[in-house]
Amino acid sequence: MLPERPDAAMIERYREDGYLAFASALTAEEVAEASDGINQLVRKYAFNDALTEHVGGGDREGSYGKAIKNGRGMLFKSRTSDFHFQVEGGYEARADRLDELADNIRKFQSYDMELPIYDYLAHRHPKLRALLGAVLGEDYAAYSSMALCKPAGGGAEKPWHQDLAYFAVNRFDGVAGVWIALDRAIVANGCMHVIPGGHRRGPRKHEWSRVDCEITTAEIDPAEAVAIELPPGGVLLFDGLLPHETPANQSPLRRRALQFHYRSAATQVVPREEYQKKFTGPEGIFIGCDYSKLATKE
Ligand SMILES: O=C(O)CCC(=O)C(=O)O
Repeated sequence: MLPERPDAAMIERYREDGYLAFASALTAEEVAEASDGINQLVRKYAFNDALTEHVGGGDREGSYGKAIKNGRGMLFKSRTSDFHFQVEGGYEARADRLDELADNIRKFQSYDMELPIYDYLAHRHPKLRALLGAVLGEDYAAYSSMALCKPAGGGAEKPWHQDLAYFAVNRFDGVAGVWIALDRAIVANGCMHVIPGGHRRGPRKHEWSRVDCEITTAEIDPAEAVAIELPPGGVLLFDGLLPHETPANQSPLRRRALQFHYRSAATQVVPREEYQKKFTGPEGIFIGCDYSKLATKE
């Protein structure tokens, strides 16, 4: 159960393991409202030319999706905010099937201010605020909102990675993610897997595979992985350096989750060049996700 205030032992466990999981954190009402929000936003934005730009699937010239499986689905971009969402690769989005489309979303991004429930969960939920304040300091700030939803029977995997291999910040000891299950998340439908304590080894080498930007296989021992199964409303708090992955969803059970990231006051967003000089391996070379390499990958 997510407490009103985490105690010192909990925080020590977070520092040691790099994560804390709470099976019971959100109320059933919060889960229902947050889940319905996905359908609401899809109904509002998808194929609404006044509000939304539609960017085709991954077969378009020079696209991210052409090189990377996880970039393949059609993208819907709000014309008035940073909000955008992408359908699962291979799913054909249709204007006359919006509820079906909502069940086939792969990714929501920058959605925290699109509905009051997301604003509340991301920024004002008292227990989540207390938890984040305890691990990042009371003056922590929001960094991003991103959610991966895994449609039943084919939601793609998100391979092993550290979130800080993607995020351009000036230091790596003050970023945390909150991952909230909206559906029951189990191994069969692609729940989170983590390497306990794996954040303490610091940055690991990532490279672009055909699927996504991921930690090189030599740097991960799958035997160390732990599956974090959670009921709807369960929450995982995890360190920005914690290696984690979610397998593909081959099951008939949809698996949607919200995710918000935060940074401590001392952790500043910096230009990518500056960050790349810090997220380095022993040779001093950048080992995070290098988008310039993606452009040449065919
Ligand atoms: O929710 C998921 O499937 C994985 C989320 C994740 O690891 C990420 O977005 O970095």
